[in-house]
Amino acid sequence: MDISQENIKNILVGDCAQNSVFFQAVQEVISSIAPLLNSDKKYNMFSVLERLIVPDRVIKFKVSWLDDGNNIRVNTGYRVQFNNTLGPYKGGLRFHPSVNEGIFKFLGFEQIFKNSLTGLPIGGAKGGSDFDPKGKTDFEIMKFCSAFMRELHKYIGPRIDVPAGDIGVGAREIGYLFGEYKKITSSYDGVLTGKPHVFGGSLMRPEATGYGVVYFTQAMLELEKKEGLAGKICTVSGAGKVALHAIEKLLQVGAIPVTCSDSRGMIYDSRGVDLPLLKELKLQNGASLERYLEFHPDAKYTPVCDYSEGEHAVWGIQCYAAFPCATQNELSEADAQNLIANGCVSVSEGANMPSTPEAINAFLNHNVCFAPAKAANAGGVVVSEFEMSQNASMQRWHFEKIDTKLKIIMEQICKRVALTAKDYGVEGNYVDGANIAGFKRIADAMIAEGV
Ligand code: NDP
Ligand code: 2IT
Repeated sequence: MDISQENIKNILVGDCAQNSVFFQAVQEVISSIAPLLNSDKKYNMFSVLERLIVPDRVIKFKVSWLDDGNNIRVNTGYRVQFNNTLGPYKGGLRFHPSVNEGIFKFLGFEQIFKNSLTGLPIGGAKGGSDFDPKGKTDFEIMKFCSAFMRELHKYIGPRIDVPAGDIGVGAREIGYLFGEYKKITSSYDGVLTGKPHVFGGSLMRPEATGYGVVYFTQAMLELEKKEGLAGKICTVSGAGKVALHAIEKLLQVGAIPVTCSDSRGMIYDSRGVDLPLLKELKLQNGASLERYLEFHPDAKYTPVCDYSEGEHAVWGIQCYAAFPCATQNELSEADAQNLIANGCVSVSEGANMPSTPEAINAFLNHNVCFAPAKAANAGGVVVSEFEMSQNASMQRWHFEKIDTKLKIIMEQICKRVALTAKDYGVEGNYVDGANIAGFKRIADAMIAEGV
């Protein structure tokens, strides 16, 4: 590529091993936008890429809290405020023991492009903690959230940085975080999104990501002249907020979602999964998916220990459309080959970066319609922005209005991505289309804002 590639390499090499997922995300963008950088020299002249891959700031802090036995516990909190060129920093909080700075940098970097693609005035950020919500009492979750916000509140605000949920953080956690922010600041601000509806949360925020990924897939299949989802077998991984709401929308459009999974195993129910039961088991009780068999003995449960090496059992099931909705790098090249061999026509990423680079290449080389996360799962942050608008104007929108607006935006993102791919000579490649379209909007704004 260009001489600025050398600078980029140096910036990335300076970082440590835990940044591998961050490098993965950056490398994908760099290779997608090469034709744009080659054809329009202004981006190199203003060192846009070098500036874009370094977060504005990485905030790391101690969170001390008391468990129910009055033992002092210590966790680490993070907020990576990556880029606020297009609007206030915006992105979720993840509570999971596996997180580290590199994971938040990857998620924050992806969020800049996703938020850019929405066309809405929001920048990119991500944060969270290595706190493990599993096995904690409701009271412990509350105490942890209060302690986390006692530090985080210094760095956020409705026009500064507006966090939301992600893995391990839903309306309950956002409610506790909001309550603590209000106590500290005495300010009833829309400083978090995904709040419970009773005090300012938007209707449809819980459903938004899962519904959005299905809306995107419908639009993509139509553009690519493939059959729609009605009557088609679909496979979904994950059993959290995104996965279960993707399943809900798939059922509504007449598709047959036959799988879901969690960190312990997967369920395959060839007649279509029982969504009310899954919601009860996972969203309310955090139970093992194995308990599904107590109600549906004909279904099949496969524990993770029985998965083949390097493969995820969900992707071995024959399907028309696949929806990885759990976590990063959960779909390997071997999984991609299994899906392709079984005739899978489309793959839409509900999770952030669930497919490895090798898996993505396999999909693109075999003409599988592939919807990358930064485009396909933008529905969550879109409705988060709707929540910011509602809070700022002291309004409450009804469900149909939000659903209609969400669907329109997901279709617009899909069209923009497809058209951009065509314009740059890579028709049908939604990865390059999303990266180029997302980059262009931020890059032009960065140049207009000066160094
Ligand atoms: P939840 O915490 O609600 O659910 C996560 C699901 O993924 C659970 O079923 C969980 O299993 C499983 N999971 C998490 N980590 C792992 C792991 N390391 N290995 C295997 N399974 C795992 O999170 P969400 O549904 O909110 O988020 C899922 C994905 O979607 C993430 O990638 C997130 O970044 C992305 N996303 C979320 C948005 C949102 O609005 N919530 C918006 C856009 C993207 P278990 O219960 O056993 O832990
Ligand atoms: O990855 C994501 O887009 C989210 N976790 C949602 C971000 C948000 O601010 O709603």
